[in-house]
Amino acid sequence: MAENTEPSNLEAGDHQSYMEFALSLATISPPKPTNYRVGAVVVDTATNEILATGYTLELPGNTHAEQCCFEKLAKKYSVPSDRLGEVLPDSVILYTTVEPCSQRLSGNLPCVDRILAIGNKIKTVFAGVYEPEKFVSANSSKRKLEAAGIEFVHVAGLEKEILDVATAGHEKSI
Ligand code: HJL
Ligand code: ZN
Repeated sequence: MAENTEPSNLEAGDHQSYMEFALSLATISPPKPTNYRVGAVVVDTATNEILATGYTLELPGNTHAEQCCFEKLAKKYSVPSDRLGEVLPDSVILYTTVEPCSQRLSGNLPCVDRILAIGNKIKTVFAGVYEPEKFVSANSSKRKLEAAGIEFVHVAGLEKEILDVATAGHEKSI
């Protein structure tokens, strides 16, 4: 089960296991009716080291999982968030259970724009599901990432589990 996944056991390129680890992070996120519970992991492809993990609302404020990864990395490398691209290793990849947001109802900076601001250090974004059309419609992150030369890969197989965790705090319609 996802909860038992040991990050130290994860092999490079085992996208399914990284996604399960991201899902285990999502389960820690406090349920909230107005967003999704998401988990995210940033990996250095040269060393296969996990550079940062994040989950929705992990950091103070209305924080997204990917945003938490980037804020934690900025702190780790002692730079402001907008200079993260200068200090990250040359090739990193992002796993996120739900595709990065391209619009936020709160008006905060969408995670796809945070990724694009980091620039060409992020090579690939692996997403477990596309964003459901509940809060915003027509998520454009895949198109925007690909337009910027960042590969977008849908890691299939965990959709039900990811959506169950993501929507746990939502009112269920019968
Ligand atoms: C992703 C997250 C998260 C969302 N998506 N990829 N990671 N919470 O950690 C997307 C959803 C927004 C709503 C509400 N959720 O979160 O579209 O209040 O949560 O800014 O649009 O916006 P706020
Ligand atoms: Zn986001």
